[in-house]
Amino acid sequence: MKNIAPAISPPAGIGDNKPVNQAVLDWVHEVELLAKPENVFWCDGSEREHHFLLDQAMKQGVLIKLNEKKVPRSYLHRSNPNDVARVEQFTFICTPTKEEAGPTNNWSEPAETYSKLHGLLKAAMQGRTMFVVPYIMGPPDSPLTKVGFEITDSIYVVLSMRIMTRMGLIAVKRLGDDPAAEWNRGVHSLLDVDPARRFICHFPQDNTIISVGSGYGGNVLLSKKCLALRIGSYLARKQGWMAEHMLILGVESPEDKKHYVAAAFPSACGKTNFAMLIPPKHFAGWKVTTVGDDIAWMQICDGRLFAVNPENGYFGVVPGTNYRSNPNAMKSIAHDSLYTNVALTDDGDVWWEGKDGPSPKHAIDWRGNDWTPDSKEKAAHPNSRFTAPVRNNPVLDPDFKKGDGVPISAIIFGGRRSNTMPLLFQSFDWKHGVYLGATMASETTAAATGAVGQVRRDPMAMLPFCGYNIGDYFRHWLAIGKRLTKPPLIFNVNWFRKGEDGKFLWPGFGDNMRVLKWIIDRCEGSDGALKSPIGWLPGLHDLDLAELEIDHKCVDELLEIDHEEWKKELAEHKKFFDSLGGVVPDELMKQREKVAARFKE
Ligand code: OXD
Ligand code: MN
Repeated sequence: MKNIAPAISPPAGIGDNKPVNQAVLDWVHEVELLAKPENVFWCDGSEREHHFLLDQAMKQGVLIKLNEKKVPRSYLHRSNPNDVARVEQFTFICTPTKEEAGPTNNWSEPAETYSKLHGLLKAAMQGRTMFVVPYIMGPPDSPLTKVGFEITDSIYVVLSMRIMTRMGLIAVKRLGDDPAAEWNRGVHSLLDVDPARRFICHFPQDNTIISVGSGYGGNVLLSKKCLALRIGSYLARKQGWMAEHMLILGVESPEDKKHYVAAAFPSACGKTNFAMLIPPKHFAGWKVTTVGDDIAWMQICDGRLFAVNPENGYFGVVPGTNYRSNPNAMKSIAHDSLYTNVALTDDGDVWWEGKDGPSPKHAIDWRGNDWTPDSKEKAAHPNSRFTAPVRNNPVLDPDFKKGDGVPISAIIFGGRRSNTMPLLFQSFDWKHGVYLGATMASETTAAATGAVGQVRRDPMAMLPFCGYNIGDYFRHWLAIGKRLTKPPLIFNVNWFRKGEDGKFLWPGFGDNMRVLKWIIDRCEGSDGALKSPIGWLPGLHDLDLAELEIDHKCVDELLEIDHEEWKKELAEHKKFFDSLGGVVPDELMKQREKVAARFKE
């Protein structure tokens, strides 16, 4: 399938919604002069525009309409096989000095980078339509909300931004006519989708993003990783708030007591599943609701942290999603969704490895080739994705749109670790919690190109997303803690610990409610915990394991702290901090020494 499509000519009344802000008009004009598109299409987010664009995308072979009965109003897109994940090696933070980008980012000098990118963008949109997509990130009445404009030559990007953000007139209105107002400039061009000409560049000081050569969501839906996290984290530090790679969920007890929890797990580690969790039967009366599944913007009010989800849709990993792992996600993607790089069945339905039911006898795989269960290739790409509106989620939290955000009682860090890390534990205080986040690690997944399954340190799950020096980011976390009079409690979880037989010890999915329950109990002041060198652990009787078929030996293993493994782990923490070249705050160095000392007590 193609993703580079020729220009489209809209009928009168579509594609001509110019904003009044002169700064936006001037910028669009500049990009137009450079990229020389056939025409400029100003999006307004209307239903009429939506239908026109869908129709064009199908005519141009960018989208395939799925079986209307099986997946109503939904479409399949196939990206270029060389373009299926985020490209961290071609992602740059372009600050005036290398120190500002810090040791964990690729840095590139702004003037040189602009010049290189402008060279690549020269006449790049010839014969194509240049779309201008106005959008807001955040609830319409939130003080945290930001305005962005994304220029793109991809109709797939426009249709995806329509799901992922609040797109159209709402942003034009919010920005108004003040030429000095804050807004993000985003330029995206597919160019010729050549990995050799693929760059995702951020200019935090200019609130600008330029992304070329890719059509993959994480690289080109500039609202998401680029604005909400990389530029967002830079603005957050400057303006005194937090932009984090975190899901946000609500937990309500049968007594109607409600807590909100934010959790940072690296990409493809089950944030969407956790955010949509259905408690097991034993927890009758408990309810989990979703505020967000990927990004949290948090501000301080009355000494507490309050979070909003800046997004309006879910861009999740498809393989492995099924009615056992995540029934609410299955319902969320059952209609009005875009699928990217999954298989197409002969009756126009979508299929992927791990979907419920038997595999089809024949399908067209994500590359567009014939596929049967005997094929050596996977039918769906391991990083195939769904794009679905939040309104589809049956457990969307009623306060999803609340401008001030929801109060956060607990923050959870977690990664994919086969060993060492127990199922869960709690930090002693905020500073110790920051240390847990800063030393987080996970086995890599298919969400980014590169080897899968290697342990890498991923502080606060922000390694690929922090838009400035990671040492300053740690300082920002410590500084926020000083301003909080009622800080959230901080926890660490690991659903992925394996036994000697190589099998997962914990069942995961809905049973993660048992872990959440202990966290909520702790937020409610329960003293059911045992002190250990790494933090507070639940005692065997503090975890509610009723009606769970699990061996007590497995539970012991899940909660075990192996001193030899931890010796190695602490050495790895030191190695990681040292590798950052002196930017780590002393406070975190001290925290490491404190953990090491507690092992000797
Ligand atoms: C994502 C990611 O797509 O983290 O959310 O890669
Ligand atoms: Mn993510």
